Amino acid sequence: MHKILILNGPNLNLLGSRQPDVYGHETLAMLEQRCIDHGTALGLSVVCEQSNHEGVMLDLLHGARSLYAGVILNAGAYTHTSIALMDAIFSIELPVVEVHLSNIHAREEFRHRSYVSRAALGQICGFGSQGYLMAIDALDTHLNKDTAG
Ligand code: CA2
Repeated sequence: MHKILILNGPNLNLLGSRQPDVYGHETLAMLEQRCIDHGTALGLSVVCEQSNHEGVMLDLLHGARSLYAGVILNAGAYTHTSIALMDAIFSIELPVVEVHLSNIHAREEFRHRSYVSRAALGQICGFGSQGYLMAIDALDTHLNKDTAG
């Protein structure tokens, strides 16, 4: 059974409480449970983490190398600023699918650049929480392709 990590970054613990027009009404706990259920239906073990701290996110990514087959990452605003996160993604040599609730390309200019994208397998954005389920499907397909020989 493949084990995957879903890592959410800064401020995503506030989901459901503010800016529902941009980020929806669902809380992070609800979103995480949907991801766990979706993963279980596919035969995946899904572990969810969230941190508001860049260093903690780096540690979680480093640790992921020996624990998980792949990662789904919403790095929040660090997406647009963190070369350290990009370097960590390159270093762990795991497939990482980048997710954003909002369509970052349709928003302010400063959200258009993603350092995460340079190291990620691909990016899904603009589909709200559904994007996480799409990312699980994409990662599952990718992992099964790897093991199919
Ligand atoms: O669209 C996304 O998922 C983002 O990663 C969310 C980040 C933002 O900085 C990125 O540009 C795009 C912000 C997360 C803030 O989440 C909140 C949720 C509810 C209330 C306030 C903030």
